[in-house]
Amino acid sequence: MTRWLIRINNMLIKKPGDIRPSEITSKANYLNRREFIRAGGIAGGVALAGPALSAVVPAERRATLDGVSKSRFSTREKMNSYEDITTYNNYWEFGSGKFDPGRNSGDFEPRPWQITVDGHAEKTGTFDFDDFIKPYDLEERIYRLRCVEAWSMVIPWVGISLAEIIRHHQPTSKAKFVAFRALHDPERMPGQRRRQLDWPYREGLTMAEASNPLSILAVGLYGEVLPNPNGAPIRLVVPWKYGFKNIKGIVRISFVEKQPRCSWQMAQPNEYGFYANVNPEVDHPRWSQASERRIGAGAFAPRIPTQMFNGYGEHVAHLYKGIDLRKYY
Ligand SMILES: Nc1nc2c(c(=O)[nH]1)N[C@H]1C(S)=C(S)[C@@H](COP(=O)(O)O)O[C@H]1N2
Ligand SMILES: [Mo]
Repeated sequence: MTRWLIRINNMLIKKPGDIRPSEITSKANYLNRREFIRAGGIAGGVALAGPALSAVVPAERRATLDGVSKSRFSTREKMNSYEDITTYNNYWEFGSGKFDPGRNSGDFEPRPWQITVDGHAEKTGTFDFDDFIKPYDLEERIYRLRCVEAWSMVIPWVGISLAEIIRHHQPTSKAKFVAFRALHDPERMPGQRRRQLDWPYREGLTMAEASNPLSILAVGLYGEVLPNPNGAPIRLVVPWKYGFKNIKGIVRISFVEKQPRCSWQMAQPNEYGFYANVNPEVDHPRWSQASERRIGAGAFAPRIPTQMFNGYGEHVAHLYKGIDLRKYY
């Protein structure tokens, strides 16, 4: 039933052709309609429990996100604290130290924000963040994040299925990869005043990887708006790959034919590949990938054995059947 209502809702929002969604419905109308639908107006008096009909993410920091459903893909492991998750980060746009993003991103305003969708797809264009996310459901996905530097965390993301976003934009058969780019704005991102990476930060996935049910674009965590150090307002989360694939502050999504070049691969091609699947059997040239340190577990906590595909093999191993993961690292 929920699916069916989403369909209707999509139709209401996205009339075909010339009229922009923002012209059809003002924000206030839109919110009213959402409340109306939620209260069971369209469903003929049947109250709607569970998933929201559309994603709404306020600009205010730490604002609570409404209508977030739970995902069956969530791990039951102990979650890291909000403190750990927002103060120990990699986000080189705000500095290359682990505590830099938490310290240097406080003044960053992730609004106004626009996302450009281009390349081999039917529905391309530049969308305001609110319009971009509006057609989808918000889901909580508690995922392990395993960094290539051999630390890990368990994070309760709030996200949108990337497969649904892709379907919405109708890629053509020429689209073989999805390339992502982050914001390039040295005025607002102090780390970009140094040439440590070839800005903007960029990442990519194969179409099959991007369309896997585990892949999400996160817009929140701990039930709240995504904090700046974690990539506000929107970032990628692909839990079976090393942390660096999970690009933050996304402003461009491109459907491309050729494998895109990615930031870490460009910086150190012998250390970082395009695939970057978590793999305890293939070491990084400078350190072992066999185990990991769980952030927040304490200095004397035993290291955790790293799992193939970060423990998500049942959902993703089929994507790499017959592929030499030593070669395609
Ligand atoms: N734009 C951008 N995205 C980025 C990075 C970055 O430097 N810039 N660092 C990556 C790395 S190396 C990791 S481990 C994860 C960390 O995500 P978290 O801080 O939310 O745990 O973000 C990834 N996304
Ligand atoms: Mo990382």
